[in-house]
Amino acid sequence: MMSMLAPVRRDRIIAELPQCFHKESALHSRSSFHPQVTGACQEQRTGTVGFKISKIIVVGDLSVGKTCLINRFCKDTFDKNYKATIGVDFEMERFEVLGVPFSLQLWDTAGQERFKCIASTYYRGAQAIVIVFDVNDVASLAHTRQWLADALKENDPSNVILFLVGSKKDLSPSAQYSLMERDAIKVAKEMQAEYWAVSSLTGENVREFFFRVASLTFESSVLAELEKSSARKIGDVVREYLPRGRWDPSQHHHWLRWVTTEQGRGRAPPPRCPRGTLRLWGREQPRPLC
Ligand SMILES: Nc1nc2c(ncn2[C@@H]2O[C@H](COP(=O)(O)OP(=O)(O)OP(=O)(O)O)[C@@H](O)[C@H]2O)c(=O)[nH]1
Ligand SMILES: [Mg+2]
Repeated sequence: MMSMLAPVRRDRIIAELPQCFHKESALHSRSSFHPQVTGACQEQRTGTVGFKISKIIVVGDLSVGKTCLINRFCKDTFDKNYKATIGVDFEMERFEVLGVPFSLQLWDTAGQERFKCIASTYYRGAQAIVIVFDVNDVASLAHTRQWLADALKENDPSNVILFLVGSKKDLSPSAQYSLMERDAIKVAKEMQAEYWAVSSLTGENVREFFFRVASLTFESSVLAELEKSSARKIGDVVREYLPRGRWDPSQHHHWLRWVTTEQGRGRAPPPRCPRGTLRLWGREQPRPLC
């Protein structure tokens, strides 16, 4: 499927971890990708690191600038006229992270109360939640907690990463912005979200923000997959007891040795091994139970 797609745009290639906006409320402040992620990508363990897509939902009060933020990044456009999103809109953005193709599905949801019901049906299965507020509107910051609570009803809180984004920074004089930032960082810390402030009008921090979203989402999804398969790393020899027929524990200790492969061809593995990842290696002589 990949070969039919055009190559990823040169300005969507991420080779290094982009830095956070504010160290005080960053998801993490490491200067580079997790070493296990870098290693997996370098070795091109395709069983683990294949073509990946992550779903990102963007929520927040009406007119805070969700659509403008996505349009600035995906289309490099800005519309000063407000057109309410009805239900949801969707954009797909392709990246290459550490040499691995990676896409973000960006779900732009409606902030208007009357469309909320439709929009919330699209919340499920998100890898990241982006909660947007307007840095010139204190109420929109206060409402972010409710937006988060609603989005988390449809998602597993331990499996999503969160971003709190202050929009329309261009409209905020710096003294006023500083006051707002203090409160926003407090909320972000409470939520365990990473804080950003952007302007879709000028483009300030928009690209940096989405690169950070892509990088951290990619990193966490690779880490999750590595963790899942850590017991069965490729090349690992796995020993399994396999009682056969009339099994007598004092005499017949049949062992099967399996080696994890990328292709996973061969006979069906024992039930507790993930299908398609193990290959029968051979049968050892019966040996005493130890
Ligand atoms: N000055 C300025 N105006 C902005 C910025 N972002 C958005 N706006 C304006 O704010 C208004 C609302 O923007 P939208 O992006 O449509 O808001 P939304 O959050 O998608 O609203 P809903 O779809 O109703 O939930 C529009 O008039 C935009 O032009 C910004 O960064 N700076
Ligand atoms: Mg919108």
